[in-house]
Amino acid sequence: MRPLPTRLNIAALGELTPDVRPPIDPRSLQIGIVHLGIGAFHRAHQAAYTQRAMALSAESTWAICGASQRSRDVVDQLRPQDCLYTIVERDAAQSRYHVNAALRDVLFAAEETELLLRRISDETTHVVTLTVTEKGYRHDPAARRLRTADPEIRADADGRPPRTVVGQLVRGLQMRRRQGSGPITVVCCDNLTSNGATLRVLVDDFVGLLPKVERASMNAWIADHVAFPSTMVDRIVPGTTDDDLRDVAETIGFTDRGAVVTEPFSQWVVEAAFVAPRPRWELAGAVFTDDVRPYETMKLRLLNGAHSALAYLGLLAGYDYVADFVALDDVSNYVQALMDNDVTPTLDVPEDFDLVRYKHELVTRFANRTLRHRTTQISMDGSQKLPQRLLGTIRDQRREGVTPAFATLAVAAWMRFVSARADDAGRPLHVDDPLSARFTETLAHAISATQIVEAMLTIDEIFGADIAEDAELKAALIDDLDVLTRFGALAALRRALPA
Ligand code: CS2
Repeated sequence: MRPLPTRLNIAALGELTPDVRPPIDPRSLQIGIVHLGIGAFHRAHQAAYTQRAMALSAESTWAICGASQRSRDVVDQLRPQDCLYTIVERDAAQSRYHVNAALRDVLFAAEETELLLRRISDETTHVVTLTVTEKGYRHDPAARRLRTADPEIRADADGRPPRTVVGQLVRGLQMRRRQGSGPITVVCCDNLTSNGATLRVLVDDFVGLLPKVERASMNAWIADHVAFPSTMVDRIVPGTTDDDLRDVAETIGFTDRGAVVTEPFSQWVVEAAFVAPRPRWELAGAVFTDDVRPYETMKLRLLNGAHSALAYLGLLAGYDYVADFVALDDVSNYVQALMDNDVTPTLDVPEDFDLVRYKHELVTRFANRTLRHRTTQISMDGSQKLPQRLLGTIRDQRREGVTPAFATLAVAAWMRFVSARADDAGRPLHVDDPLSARFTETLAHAISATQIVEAMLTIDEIFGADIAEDAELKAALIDDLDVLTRFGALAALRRALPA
């Protein structure tokens, strides 16, 4: 039997082939960024830009300290390997392997809270980045305000070591203020509408819960010392599988439990509104602009909107992977129609932006069969995703008197997913959503398509009153849900397509 390869770590770097080896020396780096939510996406996206930026600018002060929010697993994966991990970029043409060294420390926020706050308040930290998923913000997705009645938020505001993301951020900023560590930029990298501005409101909402003395001083300090630029982040990063880990070990010659697999494509558009030093991410391809909104709306509605549509329709049709589902002609036609007919008329496209090419690229990216991107992964937390991905499109179209057939079908598919909790062949589907219990309660007596749609539309924090009161839209949702229920997802999708 072949001996198991040893674990990737700093001592192993010299044995990596030059194309795999990081272009920076991890021993010479200093932490300048604290990242909240150290999942696969951050490792494949912002950490990759940061490594390149450090290599190309010859600055060594932008290493990252990542905090895991939900479990110790990432810490256990990364600490024993000195926080080094491989990024695999894969499509039909190639697989490329690079070890990333930008991450220099990881901690488990729930157990090492004091350490996390100290990191945020350190004089040498100038940037906090976040990828904590939509639900991590504990906000009401339709109104984009903090759920100030949430018991965890309350407990954090009452002064325990903070466990919520917004609580940790505010407590870290308070410590920073007390220590006089200077200004800092907080960069939200989650798929939320105007993510920076939204996070700023959530921070203000949290500060509003603090005792009066703390509140007044923090409001003023934040206004003068903290910036919340908005960003558009894009890279498809499926969950890493055991096969991926085996493949990485075979290729690089070391065991790597923190490897991430992604596509070659990657994009980052950042609002140029920093109040403190930052890495030169533009050297690594990030685009700085005064107004991120047009890019963000395009990405959320085209990519993420199509993703959610593919996830719910695909799950109902019995498909586990995006690429397999989108390989069906009807499905790729549906995605194209969703983008062209429903979303495109709602977009405000920057002058020099090639939208046709962007949409074409998206379909190719979805079809990347070397990425095993699960429909279940995307289906998670629909309640937090629908507003910015599909309901914005529907709202804008309804304002013009149009009922966007493809986006409406996607919402109906989500309603079928959360109400039937089974696919078209009767196989059970798991609904993973912070509002899951609420769905069960709301749907307790709903049987017919009309009853289900009416019940779901009462969930105000998703739909808001305007959508709930729109009779024409409601009728379209009922009709779609009825067809989905009686004939299945593929038939419903075919029906929506022009003959
Ligand atoms: C996906 C996103 O899981 C999901 O909901 O739609 O994670 C998507 O892959 C990224 O936003 C791509 O940039």
